[in-house]
Amino acid sequence: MPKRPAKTQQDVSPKKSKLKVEAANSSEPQDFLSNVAHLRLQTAESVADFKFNKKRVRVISDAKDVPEQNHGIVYWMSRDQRVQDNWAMLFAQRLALKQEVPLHVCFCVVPKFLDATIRQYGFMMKGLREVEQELKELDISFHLLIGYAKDVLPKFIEEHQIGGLVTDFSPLRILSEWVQEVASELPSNVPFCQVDAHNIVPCWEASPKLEYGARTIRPKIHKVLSTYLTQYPPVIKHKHKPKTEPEPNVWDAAMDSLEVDKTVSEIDWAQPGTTAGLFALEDFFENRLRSYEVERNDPNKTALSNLSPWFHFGQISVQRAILTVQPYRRKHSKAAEAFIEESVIRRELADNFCFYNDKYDSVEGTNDWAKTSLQLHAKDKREYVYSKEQLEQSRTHDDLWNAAQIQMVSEGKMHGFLRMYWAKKILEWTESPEKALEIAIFFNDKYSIDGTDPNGYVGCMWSVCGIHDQGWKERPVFGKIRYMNYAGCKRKFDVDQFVRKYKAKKY
Ligand code: FAD
Ligand code: FO1
Repeated sequence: MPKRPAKTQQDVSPKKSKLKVEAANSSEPQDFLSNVAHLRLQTAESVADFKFNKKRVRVISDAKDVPEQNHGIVYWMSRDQRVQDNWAMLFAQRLALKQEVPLHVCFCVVPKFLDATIRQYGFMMKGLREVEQELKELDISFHLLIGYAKDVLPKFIEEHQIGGLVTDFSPLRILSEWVQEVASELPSNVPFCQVDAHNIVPCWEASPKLEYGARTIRPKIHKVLSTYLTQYPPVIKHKHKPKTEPEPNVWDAAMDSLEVDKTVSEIDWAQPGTTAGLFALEDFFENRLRSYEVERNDPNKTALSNLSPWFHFGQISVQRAILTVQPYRRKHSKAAEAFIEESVIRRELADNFCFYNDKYDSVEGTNDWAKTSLQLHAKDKREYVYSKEQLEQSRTHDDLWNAAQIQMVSEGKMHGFLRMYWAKKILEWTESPEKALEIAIFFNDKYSIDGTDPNGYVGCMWSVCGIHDQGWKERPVFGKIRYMNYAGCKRKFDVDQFVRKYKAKKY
């Protein structure tokens, strides 16, 4: 894996986790790559044995039972782009085996997704190629459908006489809309289920409401974590093949169908796909976890996991990461706790915010105290006001901000600590909080390989609008929103070293 710099974090330091799991018994770090390979060899008989926690599933349709006459089950893959370690895939396979019918996996490639560019699409499509290959070995067909789900999926379901549809879960508005659109186009006797395959504790089970912050969601998640943090059964070789060979997927046509910005370069420091993601996971636990606790806020250090690209596209599962970190907890206990805090608590908090707050990417969506305070200071004189173009081209007076922006634009990932500083400065240097939020989200979604993610909307909302935070000492422009400054960064890490590195990289 290429070397890259280190980590973030926002407000409070992590509390000691009370996590207990089956995997914690194992004394040595598991060889998860050979483990995953081993899973693929399991026989079909073993599938009926595993217990599936039904709380991971929501039924979206009025139809609850699969019709007797059917020729297959479909898993509509979207957020969780992997074969193994995927509860949605497992649920779909179980359904198909019970019905003794083929299992199909469909992915609908849309021409444009929010402000994502070829950078993110390139990573995603290469990962999907691996999904296709892995499914082929399991006798499960993979269908790359070109277009919006509402236009292509109901047709596929009718043509293949599909008896049940399963999809994964994302709290983003656009994905809920896709799900609703498909639900309204499905034959009325086909049940449609959604499985939260991204979170360890399903979003709707972690909390029934919008949480104030990490402080309030943390105990709720820890209380039920051991119930959900179980080992995954394998997705197995499927016994029931479709009667006809599926049409070969047209990857080039799918790429040609994209209507996205193709000027943003793809990244080379992270290889797409599950296998590369699992290697990155191993590399982190073996070589960097020890420094994660102390060095993750230093952008000059390589202490972060850098796993967000694979997590974002669901190419690896966070649950697998947490199962894998268990044996390391004895040796690097604080670092492991910190990693669990970020990847479980903070990440599930982000999903909670987007799921229960429709205005998750708008100033309107913040707390009343923050809204009032930002409004009160909306007309405050700004010392610097930059246009979107000046910001995009890293042309501010602040060399650290410029370097962070260059890191994001050139490498596709800004260090987590700097992400906070970067977004807060956009608030300071633009004409209004609304503009600041819009610009921060736009750049983040356009350039970050892990953009268009609940974590990104929540990160921008935390920085600019104070969500999941408290009010701080009032000051111009920011009002009571937490402030960060250059001098504070200088106290934390060698700013000049970071600036020197990225000045040289200016594109
Ligand atoms: P690690 O520290 O190694 O963390 C491991 C995993 O934990 C991450 O991959 C992520 O899934 C989760 N995580 C870590 N920090 C947070 C956090 N603060 N909130 C929620 N989950 C977290 N994260 C994204 O995944 N996509 C984004 O687009 C994104 N945009 C952000 C924008 C701003 C302005 C801010 C302040 C934060 C943003 N974050 C985003 C959250 C966080 O900075 C990144 O998750 C982290 O930097 C990813 O790097 P890593 O995997 O090396 O992190
Ligand atoms: N999901 C899809 O189902 N189809 C797509 O074509 C698609 C494109 C895409 C591009 C960039 C990106 O970052 C995400 C994309 N996603 C797509 C959605 C993604 O899988 C996630 O569900 C969301 O980003 C929410 O986390």
